[in-house]
Amino acid sequence: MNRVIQLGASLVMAGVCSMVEAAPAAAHPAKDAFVTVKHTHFARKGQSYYIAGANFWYGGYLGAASGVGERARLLKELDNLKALGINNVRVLAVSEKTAMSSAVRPATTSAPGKYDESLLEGLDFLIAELGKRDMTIVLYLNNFWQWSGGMTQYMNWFEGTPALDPNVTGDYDAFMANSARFYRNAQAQEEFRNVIRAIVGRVNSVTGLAYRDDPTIMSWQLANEPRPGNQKVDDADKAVYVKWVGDTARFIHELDHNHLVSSGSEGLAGSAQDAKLYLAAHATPDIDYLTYHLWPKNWGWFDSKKPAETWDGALAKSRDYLNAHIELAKQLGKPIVLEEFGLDRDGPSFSIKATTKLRDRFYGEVFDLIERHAAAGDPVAGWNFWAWGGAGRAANANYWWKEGNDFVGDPPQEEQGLYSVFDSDVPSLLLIKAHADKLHALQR
Ligand code: IFL
Repeated sequence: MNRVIQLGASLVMAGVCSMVEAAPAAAHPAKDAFVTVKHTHFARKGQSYYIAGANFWYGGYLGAASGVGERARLLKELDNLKALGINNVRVLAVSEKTAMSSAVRPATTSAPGKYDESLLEGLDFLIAELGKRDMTIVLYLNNFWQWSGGMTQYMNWFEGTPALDPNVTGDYDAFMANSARFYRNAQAQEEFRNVIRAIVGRVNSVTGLAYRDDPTIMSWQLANEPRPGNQKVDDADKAVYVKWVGDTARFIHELDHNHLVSSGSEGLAGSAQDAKLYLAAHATPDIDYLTYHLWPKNWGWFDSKKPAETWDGALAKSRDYLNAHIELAKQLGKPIVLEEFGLDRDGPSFSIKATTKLRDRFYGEVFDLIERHAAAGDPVAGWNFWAWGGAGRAANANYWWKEGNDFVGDPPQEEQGLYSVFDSDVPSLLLIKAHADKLHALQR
């Protein structure tokens, strides 16, 4: 990686990626090529398997042959991620067309049962290219939040409730309550299962392999950050949510005997701060491992306008949050993946020119803590930072995405540059590479 220091900005990564050799995807995958759970750890190809991962929600979009697709960029992003030691990406599988203004366009599903084949072929292409690089993917099949349509859009289809964008109304509580009605709506559930059937059973147009038989896929994930509702949920709402997690996970396992299934939960922050609820939702044998997310700024622990005053408290709370979840994983005897964490750029600023000193410090603390637990044999299985912005760049002075602009790690519900790691963020790249290597070194 010394070459990374010598060279500048994006060229850096181009220099590194020339070292990456792509291998052809296996025609008949061996059984041990699938990621499995052995006691409280992942295993793959006869070894333990740690996730040094990135969130890359738009990977399938870049893979499309036309329209929003940018295959040359996608190949470069994957080469760069591979060169950083990233072995796993967490990606949006499907999106629902919606009137909500802060959602991505186009959507893979324009109406119930109507799929955009060219976008799904983009996902095929992404999976084929990941396979060549021996990387794995976690695919989420729905979204609690508005930026891909998600559960709120299902409610619009089947209950006719207006799809109100909380970025416009400012009412996130009402939005969450409406999103969570999805779990109770029989037609929405039927349609969601149709989507799951279509994706899990899909035959990849590039490799010819059915998704259910493809070891590049590590896990099916029920949704991005599913919650039982807002903070005011009652016991009945919680019970509905727990049942939905269990029933949906079982449904996927019945369709697919090869892959892991996970919830996509943030952990306690997405479980009304109720550890019993989180444990109940993840105790089912159909959920193979636990997930948790860490968002110190979003949760009001860190004020990036007052970093000196709020850093210590935010760090203490972050450590407590991580440790508490590792204890919960021990209780359930399952691996746990920190599949989202992030902090904004110094300033705070969305500009790619702003430094990322605080973010890097935060990432470093998170990586260190996970490595310590991993080295001690605790059930931690790794991390996915949020999120890879790569070569994407914000086009607009206010940093909001508009149709036709580059995709970056920040989805359209947030300013582009908020949490993205760009290919010019050299200190962040070096840090990620160093810690990915440390995690891989634990593989036995
Ligand atoms: O963009 C957000 C995304 O919806 C998510 N978690 C937090 C991210 C940053 O706010 O899943």
